[in-house]
Amino acid sequence: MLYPRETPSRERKELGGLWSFRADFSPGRDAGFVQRWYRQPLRQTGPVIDMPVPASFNDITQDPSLENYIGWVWYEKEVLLPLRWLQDDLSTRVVLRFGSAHYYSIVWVNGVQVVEHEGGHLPFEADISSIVQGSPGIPCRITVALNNTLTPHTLPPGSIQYMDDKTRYPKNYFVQNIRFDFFNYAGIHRPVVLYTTPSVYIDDITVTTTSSESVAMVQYQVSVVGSTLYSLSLSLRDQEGKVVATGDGPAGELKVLNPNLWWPYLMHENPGYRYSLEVKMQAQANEMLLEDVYTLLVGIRTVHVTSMQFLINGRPFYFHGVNKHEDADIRGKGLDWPLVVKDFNLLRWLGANSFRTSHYPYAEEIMDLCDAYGIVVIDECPGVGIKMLESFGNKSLQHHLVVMEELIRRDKNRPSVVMWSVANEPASELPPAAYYFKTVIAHTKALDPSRPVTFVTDANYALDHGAPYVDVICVNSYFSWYHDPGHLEVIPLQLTTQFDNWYKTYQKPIIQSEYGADSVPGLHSDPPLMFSEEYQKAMLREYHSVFDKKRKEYVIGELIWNFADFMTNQGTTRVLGNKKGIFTRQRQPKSAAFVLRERYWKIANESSCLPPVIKSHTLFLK
Ligand code: BDP
Repeated sequence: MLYPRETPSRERKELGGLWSFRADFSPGRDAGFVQRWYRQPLRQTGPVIDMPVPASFNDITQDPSLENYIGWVWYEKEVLLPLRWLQDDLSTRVVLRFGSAHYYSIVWVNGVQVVEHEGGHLPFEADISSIVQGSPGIPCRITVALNNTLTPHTLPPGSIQYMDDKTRYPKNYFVQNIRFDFFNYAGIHRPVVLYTTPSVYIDDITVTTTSSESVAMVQYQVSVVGSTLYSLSLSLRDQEGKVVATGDGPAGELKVLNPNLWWPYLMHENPGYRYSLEVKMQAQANEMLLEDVYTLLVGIRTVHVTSMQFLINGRPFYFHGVNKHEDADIRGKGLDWPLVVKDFNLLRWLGANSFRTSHYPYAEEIMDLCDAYGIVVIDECPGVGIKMLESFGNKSLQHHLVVMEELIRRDKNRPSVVMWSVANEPASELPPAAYYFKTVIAHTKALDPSRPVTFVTDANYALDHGAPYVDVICVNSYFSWYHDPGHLEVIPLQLTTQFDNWYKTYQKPIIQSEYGADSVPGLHSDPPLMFSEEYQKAMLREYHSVFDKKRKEYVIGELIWNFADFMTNQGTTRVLGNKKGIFTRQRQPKSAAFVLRERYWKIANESSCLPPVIKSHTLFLK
């Protein structure tokens, strides 16, 4: 699915800002459907409030029942479209697109249902031309019904529990149970846009790249919708605007001599290099010549996995990075530019070269910056908290396959994405996990043979039924925290044993995909006690000494849990959320951030992965 960019043939209108909002508090949460709220302006159905888009709705008001609301909420926006979009000559297509809305969405335009979508982290869109083009000058009313209920078959899964004991709970009382550790924020989380294309248009572009030192090949495939009679021409430009290769037709190969490769941050003085691929389509339709133009940024790089290494452009790559969340005060999981840019500045300050999109796909705007800055990404789908036996059945499996299709369709052309992660900490010791992960991973590889696939495990190496199918072992462990709490001295032995066991069993490279300890900022204790800043630092140091031994062998990465503190459900082990961040939720460093910073810059400066010419470059001076 192409990101909606402005081009000479495409316009774009942002629909961010204030929308009307109403939560359906009726006992069955179904009044909106019974009374058909989409048929009229929402304000005429009952009281509405202003709701910012993009944002989660949970933390915006002072109403605790909205914070923990489960069920259908309704959003509405009225918008006037430019007259030129509405000419009735069938030459323009108007598309309504949501970057994401959590979790289940139904969308109407002027009372007509245009799209329905399951899943809270991936884009969806609808061609609304036929609805809006009949009535120029009339506002276009967009109504969205959104449901955040999770079931054993959603991704992530959850379940609703009704509390029937009338002596303990009010009538109709229910709670949502989840098996993952972040707040189930809901709302329209990413940009909503209207955009146009000609009625014959470039629907999709797929690019893969191969390269040697002196020549690279860019393989492309373009699909056009709306006509079979069209011509395509392509030109690839470097960053100076010079055309370096041209092509035509719906599939082919472009040859680039002396290519500028896409390199990760800290691996090259000019990381994140991208060419621009301009695709031009011309078609004859309705006695008109239609032209569509789309420009895709293309990074040329290769990825390979051996039994001990992860190679980017043929050179060993060591992941020294973080796990993140889309999470902030007030906004919840809503895309927020100041936060996004601050986070990238912090990542680069830290010397981090990578992150995992724990535990769901992040906004396209964030992924764009990873491509641009050379931040390497393990792109994870929302397969988190798959613990119930029924979540391994066919219904869940089929949905998981669809989610992987949507994710790959969205992110397949991104050079920053070097590996897909199909799940986090599923109950992979359950027997049905074998068929489940075999199928999901095979499907992912069939959709994208160019990238390795993994899932992140915390299961015992001898019992994990999914591990045989991954390319890289990603393992989470919390020695001295959830196990042997307070006993930092057990880390060296337990971590060494963990690595040895996994490697002996599979001979595949290993990433420590999570490790961490909570710390309450400002809480100090020496000797280090749990929850103090000193304990978090001491835990890091114990882990690091083992990483340093094992990275000479088959350990290919370390990703701290977590980049920043984040909100979770309330519980006796959470103090206003998870405090394993090395930054606070407001993005101020805790002491551990400085330990990690020193380490990451040291690793980056160190050599093994850096070409000699880069080592001395001033870029690496802090
Ligand atoms: C891991 C999970 C992560 C949690 C973390 C923790 O993958 O989502 O937030 O533990 O408990 O098991 O802090």
